[in-house]
Amino acid sequence: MSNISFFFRKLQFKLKISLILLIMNGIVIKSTGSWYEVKHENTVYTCRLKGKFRIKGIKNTNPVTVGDSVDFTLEENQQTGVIHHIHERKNYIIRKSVNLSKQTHIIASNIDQVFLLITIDNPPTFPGFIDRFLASAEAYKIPAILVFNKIDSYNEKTLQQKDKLKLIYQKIGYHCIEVSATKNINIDCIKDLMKDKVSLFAGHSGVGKSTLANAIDKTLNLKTKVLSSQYKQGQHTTTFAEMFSLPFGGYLIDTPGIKGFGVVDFEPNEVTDYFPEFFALKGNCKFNNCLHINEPKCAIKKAVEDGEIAESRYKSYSQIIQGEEEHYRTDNYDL
Ligand SMILES: Nc1nc2c(ncn2[C@@H]2O[C@H](COP(=O)(O)OP(=O)(O)OP(=O)(O)O)[C@@H](O)[C@H]2O)c(=O)[nH]1
Ligand SMILES: [Mg+2]
Ligand SMILES: [Zn+2]
Repeated sequence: MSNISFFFRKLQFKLKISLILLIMNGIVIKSTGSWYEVKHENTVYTCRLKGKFRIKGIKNTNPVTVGDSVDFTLEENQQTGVIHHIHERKNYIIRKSVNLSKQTHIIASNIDQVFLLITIDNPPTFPGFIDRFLASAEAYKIPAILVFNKIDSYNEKTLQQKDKLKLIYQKIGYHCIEVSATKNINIDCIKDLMKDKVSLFAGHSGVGKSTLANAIDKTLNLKTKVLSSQYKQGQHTTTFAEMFSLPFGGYLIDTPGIKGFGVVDFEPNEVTDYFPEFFALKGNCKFNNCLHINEPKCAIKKAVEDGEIAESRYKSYSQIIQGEEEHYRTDNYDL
């Protein structure tokens, strides 16, 4: 072999190696648990995890989640990749899995805001669920917006229930919006809020997350399904969280419906900070380490008695404090 051709073959080999090992950075836009779709510039690569991530003994059902910024290298075929590193998460929404209470599930990470979709009876959304979700968002200071969907379908009774619920959260300072995803009511208002931000849609199965996503971007064409007529429950139509880029700027993460929301890793003395209206009053309690359960001269209990703090909020708070292993599965108490 001449020196020149030897040189070129060597160069070719080196180039191939460096191409294979080129480390790229991308955002996880979909995760099925066994493979991940990672977007780098405008291309989406299907990636798997490098072996050691799996055996770290992490309690999470998903070590990598939608929204994660990851480093990956392409495999020889240049189509698929291997994830080597997850960059530190700015924030995330985590919950206890209902069926595997020792395991936790990260719904998504690195988000700018969450839209919690609520319906009154089709399916019902109960205060205990809303409060646990909001507290988990507060723990990372992720702004939460309450979206009361299906307002086209309410009767006199459900309208009243909706108003009562909405008033509780409006009073605390949460932004509440009434929409109809099917009748196109207030969709522009949601769009304005979503512009240039990463937004998560969450809520029970059947509340209309995917329908609302389709109303926001007509090209999405996400699968939606009617509620089961027998149980008035959603049918778990969306099975994996997925992030979509929006034509007007920003990203939307559609998620599968959640049954129960168990909070993860809250220290009892922190929980007050995750209930904004409690936090505002805690300085008035006699004891500065007051947990607002049995302590005398407690400003929070007084505010509940006076009707300043909603009883349903206090009930959710005390269940969290008292280590409510079971409560979040049956959090269907009335207002
Ligand atoms: N009347 C009415 N029905 C709606 C509205 N939004 C959604 N629906 C209906 O509610 C049903 C469930 O909607 P989906 O979008 O599949 O609900 P989802 O929250 O994505 O459910 P999962 O994917 O299972 O978590 C569908 O039959 C929708 O047509 C609304 O604003 N008004
Ligand atoms: Mg859906
Ligand atoms: Zn107190």
